[in-house]
Amino acid sequence: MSAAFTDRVVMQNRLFAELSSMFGKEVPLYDKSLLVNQECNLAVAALLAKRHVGFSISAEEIERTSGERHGAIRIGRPDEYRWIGRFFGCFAMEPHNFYDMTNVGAKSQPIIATAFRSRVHPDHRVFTSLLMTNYFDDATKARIETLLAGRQVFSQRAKDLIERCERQGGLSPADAEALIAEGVNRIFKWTGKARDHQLYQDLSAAGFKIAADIACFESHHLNHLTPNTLCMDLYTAAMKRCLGEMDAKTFHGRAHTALGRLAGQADRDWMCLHFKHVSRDHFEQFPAGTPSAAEVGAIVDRLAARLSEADLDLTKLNHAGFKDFTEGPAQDTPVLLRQDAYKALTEPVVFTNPDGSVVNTTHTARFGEIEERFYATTPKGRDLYDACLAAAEAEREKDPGLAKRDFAAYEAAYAKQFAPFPKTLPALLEQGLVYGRYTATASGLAARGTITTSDRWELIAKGHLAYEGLRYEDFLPVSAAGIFASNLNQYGTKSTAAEKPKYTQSQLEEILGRSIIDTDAAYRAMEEESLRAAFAALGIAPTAALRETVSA
Ligand code: OOG
Ligand code: NI
Repeated sequence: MSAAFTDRVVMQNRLFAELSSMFGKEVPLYDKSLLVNQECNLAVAALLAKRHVGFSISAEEIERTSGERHGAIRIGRPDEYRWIGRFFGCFAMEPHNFYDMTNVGAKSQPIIATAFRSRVHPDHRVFTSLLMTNYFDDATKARIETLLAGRQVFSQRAKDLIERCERQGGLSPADAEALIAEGVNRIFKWTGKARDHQLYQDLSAAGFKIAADIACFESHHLNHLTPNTLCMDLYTAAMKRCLGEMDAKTFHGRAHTALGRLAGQADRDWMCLHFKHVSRDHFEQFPAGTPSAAEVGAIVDRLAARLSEADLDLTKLNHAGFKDFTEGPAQDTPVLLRQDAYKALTEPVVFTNPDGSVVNTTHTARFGEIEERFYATTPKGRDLYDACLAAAEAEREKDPGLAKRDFAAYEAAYAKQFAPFPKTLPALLEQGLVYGRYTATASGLAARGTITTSDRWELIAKGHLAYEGLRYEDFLPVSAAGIFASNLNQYGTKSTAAEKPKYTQSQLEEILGRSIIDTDAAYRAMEEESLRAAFAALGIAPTAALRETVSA
C-alpha cells in the first residue's frame, strides 16, 4: 500500500522547485539573483579545482548546491498556523525550535515563530511566523483580528488533501501534485490584493509594517526564498556590482580578497561542510594545491566579464539596493550561518476597503536573501557566539557608517570581536564549541581488540576514528531581526498592550497541536549516537568511554 505513496522528501523537493519558479515569475530580480549566485558558485568551483587538484563538480551539482535552502511566511491566525503545520507535515517537515521575536531587544517584532524542516539531512526549511495580536492595544488588536477573521487561505480541497495524507500515511503522486499546486497557486501566492487600507496605513505609521504585511493580505505570500552560496562575500559583491552599487575596481578588489581567503579556508572539512552529498573519501583523492594570485585573478576576471553582460545588468529592474552588511559571524569564523539580502521591493497593490472603494498603492515587504551554513554550535559555542556577536554589534553601533565608508576597516573591526573562536573544525571540536559526527575508520576496525585508549583525539590521531562537523540547519533570531529591520526599513517595535505579554514555546505547541523539536538536543543526540556506534565498532566499552568523551 505504502509503495503507492510519493516519497515525502521527493514531495519536498518538488514543492521547493515549484515555489522557486513561482517566486522567480513573481519577482524578476529574484530570478536574476539566482543566476548571479550560480555564476559566483561556478567561480568558487573553479577556485576549488586549483585548491584540491583535480576536483570538479558538474553543472547539475552546481545548480543543486546553488538552490533554495529556506523560505519564510508570516501567518495571521492560530488556526491558519495549525493548518500550515499540518501542510508541512505532509512533506515530512516538522517544527524545529521556538523563536520569540518579541524578545530580541530593540529589534523586537510582534512575532513568534518556528521553522519547518526534515529531521535528518534537511535540504529545505520554512521560517514560519505568527502575528501576536495581543502585543497590541485592545482597539488595534480587535481591528486586526476582525480583518483576519474574514479570510480563507486554505481551500477545502487543500484541507481534504492534508487530512487524507494524515489518514492514509501518505499521498498518491496525483494527490501530492495537487497539494503542491494548492501551495503554489493559492497558499503562498502573491496576489497583489489587499484589504482595509486605513488599517494598513495606521499599522505602518505606528511602526508595525510587519503586522500590516500579515493582516491586510489574502494569502501567506512567500516573503522570501533563500538560495545557498558557496562564498557569501563573493556573492554580495557580485550583487552590489550588478545592481550598480559597486564600481568595477572595487568589485575586483573584493572578489579577489574573498576568493583568496577561501583558498585558505577551503580544506577538506570545508569541502565536506559545503558539499554534504559528497563523501569525505572522495575529497581525499585530490592533493592539496595553492591557487596563485594570477589564477585567482583570472577567475575574478572571468566572473567580472560575465557579470557585465547585458542579462545581468540589474540596474533597470525594480530594486531598493543591497543590505550594507552581512548578518551572523565574521567571515573567518565557520559557525552557524551567515545571511545577507537585497532589500524589500516596492510593489503595486490594490486595496479594497470595507466600503467597497479601491485604492491603488504600493507595498514593501518581499526581499531576496542569501545564506551560507557552517557548523552547529554546542551551548558553550552558542554562548560564545552570542557574546562575540553582542560585542561586534556594539562596535558597529559606534560607527554605523563605517561599512559603507571603509569596508575593509569595518570587516576587520567585526572579525576582531570573533577572535575568541578558533577557525578550524578540529579546534572547534576539541574546545567543545561545535557538534561533530564520528565514524570508525577501516584501519580502526582492523585494529579492533588492540585499542587501548578511549580518548577521542588519540583515536583520531591514530587514524582509528574519523570526524566531520554537523552543519547548522536552523535559524538565528538576532540575524532574523536584523533582516526584518533592514527590510521593513524600520527598527524594532514596542508592545502597545497594557502589559507586554510573555510568549512561550508551549503556547506555540498548543497552537500547532504537537511538540516542537529542540534542535540542540537533536544535534547532541546525533553526536552521541555516532560516538556510541563508532566505539562499539572499535570494540571500546561504550559507557565509560562516552562519559569521558562526549562534550558536556
Ligand atoms: C522571516 C525572517 C527570518 C531568516 O532567514 O532569519 C528569516 C521574515 O522576514 O518573515 O527568514
Ligand atoms: Ni530568511
